[in-house]
Amino acid sequence: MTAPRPPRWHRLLLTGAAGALGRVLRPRLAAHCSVLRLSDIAPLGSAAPGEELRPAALEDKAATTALLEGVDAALHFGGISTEQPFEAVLPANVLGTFHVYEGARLHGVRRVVFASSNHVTGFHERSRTVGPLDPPRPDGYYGISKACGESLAQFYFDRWGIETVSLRIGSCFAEPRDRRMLATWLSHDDLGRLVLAALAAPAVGHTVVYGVGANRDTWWDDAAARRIGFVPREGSERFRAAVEAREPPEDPSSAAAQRQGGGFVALGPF
Ligand code: NAI
Ligand code: 15L
Repeated sequence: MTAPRPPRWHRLLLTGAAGALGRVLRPRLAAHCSVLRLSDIAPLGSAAPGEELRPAALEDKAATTALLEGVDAALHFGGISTEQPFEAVLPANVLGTFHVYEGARLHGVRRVVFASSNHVTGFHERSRTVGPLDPPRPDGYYGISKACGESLAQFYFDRWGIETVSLRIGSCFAEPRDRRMLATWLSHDDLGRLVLAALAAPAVGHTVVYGVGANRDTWWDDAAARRIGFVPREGSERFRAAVEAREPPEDPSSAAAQRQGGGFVALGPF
């Protein structure tokens, strides 16, 4: 019998741990660290062996910077995850991400994995393939906040040498929920693999990658994801027949159908 591999990290921090993706990552990270520190403003349940529960509001600077103490690397998944008025998005996503980086600087944390979003570039047309070097074209206040998060990541690398992989996640759900998601879907298991690759890849500086599965159609250049060692294993094709039977075709004249961000491009004003 082979002995189990020792965990690679001592303590990892996961913000947004009570959220949909936090709940996906929580069990998948357990084997890779001795201590998993979980934070959120929403209830976190009870601590399993090896878990530390640290409730905190991201806009609370003292509480959030303190989360980074004694941490090897941080997975920043907390914040507003949908399009909302800027006044709601700003404190959680922009101030909150600043507080995470300040905590990393103060406590000497060298690696952050930042849950960015495809909505940083959501106003690009679907007819073109977009990569990390293309200009951001956020499709709303949420996308703007994620672009700010990526700027913070770049700045904290250039100024302080804190490395980040910014994951422009597509649509990470158990299954694609609509026709657009046939192109943007990322499975939960692939997310787990992507996050582990982002934690372990050497010398990433600030690297931006799209987090998308092995889907038939894609709008995103995946070369950077391959460079950090991530190759998706699952694609959306097995869901296509059911999605197309259930969901009416998109109106091709609508902005939502023409732009990569889908419905986000037409939300508001709030
Ligand atoms: P979610 O909304 O289910 O989880 C976000 C968590 O952040 C929640 O548990 C919430 O309580 C917490 N949170 C919100 N405001 C907070 C605050 N002010 N202080 C502390 N915690 C706060 O979202 P989900 O789907 O789990 O997404 C996780 C991250 O990944 C988010 O940053 C989201 O923007 C990003 N993402 C998710 C995608 C997806 O397909 N699920 C796609 C692209 C990006
Ligand atoms: C996101 O950034 C959201 O957090 C998620 O809820 C989905 O809307 C996803 O993008 C998407 O583009 O499908």
